[in-house]
Amino acid sequence: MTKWKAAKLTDKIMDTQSSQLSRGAPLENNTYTPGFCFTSPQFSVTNHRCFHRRKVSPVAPEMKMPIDFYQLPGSAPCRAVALTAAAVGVEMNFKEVALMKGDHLKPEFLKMNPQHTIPTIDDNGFYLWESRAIMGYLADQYGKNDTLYPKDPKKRAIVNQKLYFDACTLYKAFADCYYPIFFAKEAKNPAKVSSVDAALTFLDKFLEGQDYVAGKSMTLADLSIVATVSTIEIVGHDIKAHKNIARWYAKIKSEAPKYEEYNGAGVKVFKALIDEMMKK
Ligand SMILES: N[C@@H](CCC(=O)N[C@@H](CS)C(=O)NCC(=O)O)C(=O)O
Repeated sequence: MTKWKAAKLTDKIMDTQSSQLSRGAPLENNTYTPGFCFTSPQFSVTNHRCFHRRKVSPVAPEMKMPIDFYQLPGSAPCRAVALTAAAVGVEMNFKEVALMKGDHLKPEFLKMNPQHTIPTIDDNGFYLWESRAIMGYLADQYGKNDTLYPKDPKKRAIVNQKLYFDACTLYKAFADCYYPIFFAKEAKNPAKVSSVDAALTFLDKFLEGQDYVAGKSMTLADLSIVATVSTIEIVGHDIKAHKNIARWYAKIKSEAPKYEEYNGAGVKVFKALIDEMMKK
């Protein structure tokens, strides 16, 4: 048995807090010490869940593990998924994937996600990537109600519209403009800066007289777009001219559960990473 499998097995043991391990390999093969962060030599992900355990009965009715969430705190799409998990109230087992070391290109990861992107989740063998698809899944599968992702087709269409706007216009404009600067040392391209401003101007218009980007309450669209807007802001792009965005941004910061923990802190990690890249 690989150490990787051993870690998954140990997760299962710790979840059920039961000695009823009727499936899997015997415990003595397990090389993972519960309570310590685990890094497999084959696949160096860090297991952070040791510190907060789900309360389960000693004899669990089903052997269901929490969702494994492959991510990095600095990544905007990963932050959007983390915010969604917090808003939905679903426990996630955060596992860091060291992109710089190529963890995402290792066979164990490619088996789950051949596109080798984070965020990726493993919900008891159901593998899913693409942040906005994951967000929709978490809300549909684990949401206590449908406010984050309405079931009504028209309301849902508006949420989807703004999620696609984020993926295809706002975040895309940001990535097209700034990634070549950070990761390929290219000069700032004024036309690409204008595209970011144009996308922000659209967003500002959508928010005219509105508290949220899609409907009358906070939805997945707000969580996705706040991860993007905070990323655009942290790289020094001026967003202050957009008054509606500024008002909405302050509101989402105060209303989104665990905002600081999952997005505020994460966006600073992103900034530190790009500062480091720019020094090289
Ligand atoms: N559209 C995807 C973008 C995911 C993405 O590009 N993630 C980056 C990190 S922020 C990544 O995994 N890069 C590694 C790679 O593509 O090989 C989403 O929203 O999930």
